[in-house]
Order: sequence, then structure tokens, then C-alpha cells
Amino acid sequence: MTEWEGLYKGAIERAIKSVPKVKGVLLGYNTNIDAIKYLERKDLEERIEKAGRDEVLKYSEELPEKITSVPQLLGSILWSIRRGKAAELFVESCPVRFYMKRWGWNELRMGGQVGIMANLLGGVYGVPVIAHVPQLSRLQASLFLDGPIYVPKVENGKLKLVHPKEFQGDEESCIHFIYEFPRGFKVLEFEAPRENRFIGAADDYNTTVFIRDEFRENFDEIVKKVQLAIISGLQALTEETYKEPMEILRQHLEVLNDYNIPVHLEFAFTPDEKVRKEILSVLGKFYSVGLNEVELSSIMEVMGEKELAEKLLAHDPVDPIAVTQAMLKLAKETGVKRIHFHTYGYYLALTEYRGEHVRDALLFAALAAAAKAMKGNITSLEEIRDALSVPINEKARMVEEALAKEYSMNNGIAEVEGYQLAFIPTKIVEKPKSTVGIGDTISGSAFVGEFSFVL
Ligand code: 8BR
Ligand code: 8BR
Ligand code: GLC
Repeated sequence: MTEWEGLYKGAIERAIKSVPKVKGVLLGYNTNIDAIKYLERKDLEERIEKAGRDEVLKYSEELPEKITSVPQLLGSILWSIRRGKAAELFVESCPVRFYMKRWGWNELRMGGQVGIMANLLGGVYGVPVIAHVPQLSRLQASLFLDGPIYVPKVENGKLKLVHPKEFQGDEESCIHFIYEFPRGFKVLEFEAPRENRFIGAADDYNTTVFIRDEFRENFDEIVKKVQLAIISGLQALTEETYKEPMEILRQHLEVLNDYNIPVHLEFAFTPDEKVRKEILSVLGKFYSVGLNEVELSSIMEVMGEKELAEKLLAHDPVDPIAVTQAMLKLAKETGVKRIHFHTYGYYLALTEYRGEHVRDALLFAALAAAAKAMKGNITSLEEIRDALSVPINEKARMVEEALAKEYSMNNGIAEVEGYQLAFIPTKIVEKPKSTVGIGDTISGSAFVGEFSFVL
């Protein structure tokens, strides 16, 4: 059996030395404000009665495409609670936006993959980042941590990089209302099987992947200042909205590839099949992609691999052999060089290249995730050491045994059909503070960590 605790210790020490050496990461495109509301049973039940219980229940059976009424909002929240599943929908109606605003929140936090990774990489790890923020309101700016975090600003035709707090844009606030519930949360006759959240996005910019002129017109110059790029936020696109942003993305990828900048795609759950197919068609221009089991399954579906898609959702913990088969298909079909898969309990990375640094970066990411689950927010790279005390997930032993048997995996590394497969069991925090943003912490840390280990 592998001595995981020793490997974990080695990985965090390695990361503390290496990660701050990274000179610049470009982050596009989604940044928003997360207004987090912890749901209360009585309050929610009263609202459901007032809005019309039957109407609300209808939407808890099947999610609407977007939210245009209060019963749809409450029904969608119920949809998530009943299943213990996350979901996110665009809130189109102004009266519903006003309703959510009046309902209120318990906490305001940085949101969006870009915002969360900007604060983590720039504010905590000290790695300079250039972030795309579609709208910089005062509130949005105030949520950025101090540190080397920059947004492009154009003054008298010249590009400047400034901290978001110095941008002084008096723009709109893009607010995502996050309705969180704990495991066992009861409402009407329902009980949540696990903790999770429903997100109502009162946001006209991130939801259509609006890309600012400062970025479009100076992209070449911006790219010269970075060594890596991470792209996210394509998940909210629909058949009606995807064309223009996907075209800009293709142009951006061309520039990034010209400068040999490795680009990672953070693939969040993308409900629209057409958009998923579009993303699949540009995946080969990315160096790396990060996803979970639901996302990998949804990609297998559009690739015509129905059986594999179902297998990925059939077991807990997720069958690692099915995951590896799916990753191989994805790598061969698209040419993407690195696939980072994360699920509750373990991570895998399939890479075209070899080395223990790939596995060590996964270990660093798992510690960062556990630290985030423990504390809600990490405040320094050194603080991640505290997560060493969190126990390794026991169920992952079975996963490791299956991989050892199938692929002769040793110390978390195997050779599979010409690729390297790296595996790690993760540390799971018993009672996490909140689950929003853990996925971003995992993917950002692993990608940047891996790159830093070979600098
Ligand atoms: P977890 O709850 O395990 O994190 O899973 C998140 C899942 O919620 C997604 O992968 C997807 O299955 C589901 N989901 C999300 Br997010 N948005 C959804 C939507 N608009 N419609 C249906 N399912 C959604
Ligand atoms: P997604 O939302 O993208 O699925 O990312 C969530 C990831 O966070 C999971 O894959 C899991 O690895 C990790 N995670 C969760 Br959820 N709860 C955790 C916990 N309590 N401790 C550590 N990691 C956790
Ligand atoms: C999505 C949501 C955003 C949230 C983020 C967390 O981007 O729109 O509100 O902060 O996911 O990963």
C-alpha cells in the first residue's frame, strides 16, 4: 500500500516553495458576487404557500429553463433540496430579482470561477493574475483581496494594469443568489439527502459571457505578461447566445497557442447540449481540462457513449475504470494533453506526459480543498499545511486497489495506452463550512501547482 501521508507532506512543502515562482496567470471570463442565503424551513414554507404550493411543486419535479416567476424560483430551490443536487439558472425577470434582493442574504462573497481563482492565486498564493471582470461595481471591487490581482484599464489609448479596487468603475453588480441547505434540511414533506445549493443568477453579463473591450482589443499585450491561462464561464451559454463568445474564445485560444501558453478549461456543468458539443470541438486547443463525474458523463453523452455515460453515475465511489475509459476517449478524440478528474473521495489525471509532479500537484490541490472546506477561506499557502491532519477518505482504498489490479498502478502512477494515469485519495472534511468554490480551488491549485513544479 502506498504511504500517502508521506507523499502529502512532501507535496505541500514542494508547493510552498514552487507556487510563488509562477509569474502570471490569465483568468477569463466569469466574475460575480455570490449572495449566500442559508435557507430556513418556516420562512421557505411560508413563501411557498404564498406563491401557490401546487404551482411551486410543479417546478420541483422538473426545472424550468430559466426563471421568470416567483413560483419557478421557489420550485427550483425545492428541486435542489429534494435531490441534494446543485443547480444554477438565469433569473430573467426584474420583479423576481427584486424579490430575491428583498429576501436578503447572510453573507456576500467573491463568486465566479475567475473571481474565486483570482483571490486564491493572487490574494493567497501571491501569484500575479490578470482577471476578466465583466462588470466592476464598487461592491464587486471590494470583494477582491489585496495582492497582485490586476484588471486591464485603458487610459488615453494606453493599456494599464490596475488592482480592481483602483479601477473605479461604477458599473453594475452581477449578483448570484445562492440558496444553501445542509444535509437533512426539511421542507414540506421533503428532506435533503446531502448539503448543496441552488443558484439564481441575476446577471446579464456572465450568463452570456460578455467580454470587455479592454480584453478584446489588447489581448495580445495581456498575453505577453502571463505564463498560464485558465478559462471558465462557458457553462451558462445557450443555443441562442453561444455564437459570439465562442468566436472570441477561438481567437483568444489562437493567440494563447501562438505564445505557447498552456490553457486550462474549467468545465462546469453545461446544460445545453449544443454548447457542450461546441466546447468539445475547441477542446483540442486547450492544454488541460478539469471536470467532475457529472460533467464527464454529460460529455460522454454528446460523444455518443451512452453506456459509459451511465456507468459514470452508477456507483459511489465512482468506478475509476469507467472514468479512465472515458478520459482516454476524450483525450484521443480531442488531443487535449491533460485531463484532471475530481470526485468526492479521489482525483485522477490522465496526461500525455509523465512524471510524479502530476500526482504531487493533485495532492497539493486536495490539501487546498480540505483547507477550504475546513475554514471557508484559506488565508495563506502555509496555512494549507493544517489540512494534513484531515484523514484520508477510506473508500478511496477500494479505488486504489481496482486501479492497481487493472493497470498495475504503483504509488499512484500507471501507464495506460500510452498515457500516464495519476491517482490520489483525497482528504474529506466531515462538516464543511460551505461547498461553493471547492471545485475551483482544486482545479486552480492542481494546474498552477503542476506547472510550478517544473519551473
Ligand atoms: P453536485 O450536486 O454533485 O455538485 O452536482 C452538480 C450537478 O447539478 C451538476 O453536475 C448537474 O447534474 C446538476 N445541475 C446543475 Br449545477 N445545473 C443544472 C441545471 N440547470 N439543470 C439540471 N441539472 C443541473
Ligand atoms: P464540484 O462542485 O466541481 O463537483 O467540486 C466539488 C469537489 O469538492 C468534489 O469533487 C470533492 O472532491 C470536493 N469536496 C466536497 Br463537494 N466536499 C468536500 C469536503 N467536505 N472536503 C474535501 N473536499 C470536498
Ligand atoms: C458558478 C456560479 C458562481 C459560483 C461559482 C462557484 O460560476 O455562477 O456564482 O461562485 O460557480 O464555483
